[in-house]
Parts: sequence; structure tokens; C-alpha cells
Amino acid sequence: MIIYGSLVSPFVRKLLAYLGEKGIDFELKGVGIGDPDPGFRAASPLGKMPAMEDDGFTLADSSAIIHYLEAKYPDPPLIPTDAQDRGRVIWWDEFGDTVLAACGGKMFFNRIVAPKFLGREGDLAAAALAESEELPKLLAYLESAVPASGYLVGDRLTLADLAVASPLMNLRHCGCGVDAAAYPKAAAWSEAILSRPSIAPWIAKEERMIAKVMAS
Ligand SMILES: N[C@@H](CCC(=O)N[C@@H](CS)C(=O)NCC(=O)O)C(=O)O
Repeated sequence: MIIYGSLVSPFVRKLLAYLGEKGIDFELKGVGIGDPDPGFRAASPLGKMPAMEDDGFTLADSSAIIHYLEAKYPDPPLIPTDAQDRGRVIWWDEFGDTVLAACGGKMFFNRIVAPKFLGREGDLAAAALAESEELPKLLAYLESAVPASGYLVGDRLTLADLAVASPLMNLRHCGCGVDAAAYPKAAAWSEAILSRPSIAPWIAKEERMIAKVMAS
């Protein structure tokens, strides 16, 4: 199986963590925004990452790929079969992929990707507005919702944890990780998820990559 994407994308990071938790073998083919790689273009109709090619079958979108893989490799389950738990996992996947990734994206794209990867100025006013107006509400909601079990749904790891923790890593790249003084439960939960062996080595690699571009 080939996965196309960049390590710093929250959607790619979520998928890599999922693959690690499942123990599924894959090859990561690095692609950037607007990449002309023909395999990537064939797998991703809109040119967005991640995309996948599995024995000739192509699919784009982190959630679509994960649902495909969950059906193909049901164990260990990361999307519960219980109706309520499944609904809540999809809720958190949406929360991570939409509002949280969009907020983190405004900060990460405008402060790091635009100037350091694309060689153009970012919209720093949009980044500042996202940090001051959007982020506190999202983190306050997360803080109110992290259960004592240490997992967002039920008492074991699910896609929900990976989907919400992943965009928080982009905030950390901007120096805006979850503040443990303001959001102690969310900070402890996200630290535990981002330290898992399925994701920590990828994070170490992307941190080296970011440090290098920030120094350039
Ligand atoms: N809903 C999609 C979002 C994918 C997405 O927007 N990826 C971004 C990178 S973080 C991308 O490829 N952007 C390039 C573009 O929009 O042209 C998913 O979950 O995979």
C-alpha cells in the first residue's frame, strides 16, 4: 500500500497514526501541496493529501481511507460497532477534521507553510484572529469533554483520539500547544496520545523538518 502525503499535514498524521495502531504495512511517498506526482494525482482527484493506492485501488481523504481500512482490517477496532460510541467517534473525527484543523491551519499555514515552504507572505492577521477568537472556544470545549478514562470515547483508544490530537500538533509547531495551566485535562490527554509509539516517531521526524526550515 502506498500513502501519499506530507508529515506536517494533520490529515496525513492522523492516517499514519491509525496505520501504526493497526499494524498495517505501507510505504509513505512524500508529496507537497500542488504536487504533480502522477500516482498522487491519480489517487487524489482534488490534489489533496492524504491519498492511497492499495493493489490498484485508489482513494483520497483521511476519513474515507480509514473507513476503507477499518472494513478491510477490523482488528483491533478503532471505530466501535456500538451505535452510540460509533456516532461519537464520527463526531470527534469531524471536529478534528473541520473546525480544529481549520483553526490550526490558519495559524500553521500563515506562520510556517506560506513563508517557509511556499516562499510567500502568510496572512498573519488571520492567524492571530484564529488564535485569539477561535482556538480558546475549541480548547475549552475539549477540556470539558475529556473523560476520566483518558480516551475521548469509551475506555480505549479510538479514531476519535487520533483525529483530535493530530491537529493539535500543528498548533504545537506554532508554539501554541495546549496550555496545561488553562486546559489541564486536554493537555494531559493530548500529550498521552501524541506520545504513543504509533505517532511519536513521525512527530520526531516532522519536528526535525520544521526546525530545519525555521532555521533557514
Ligand atoms: N478532508 C480531507 C482534507 C485534506 C486536505 O485538505 N489536505 C490539505 C493538506 S493539510 C491539502 O492537501 N491541501 C492542498 C490543497 O487544498 O490544494 C482529508 O481528511 O483528507
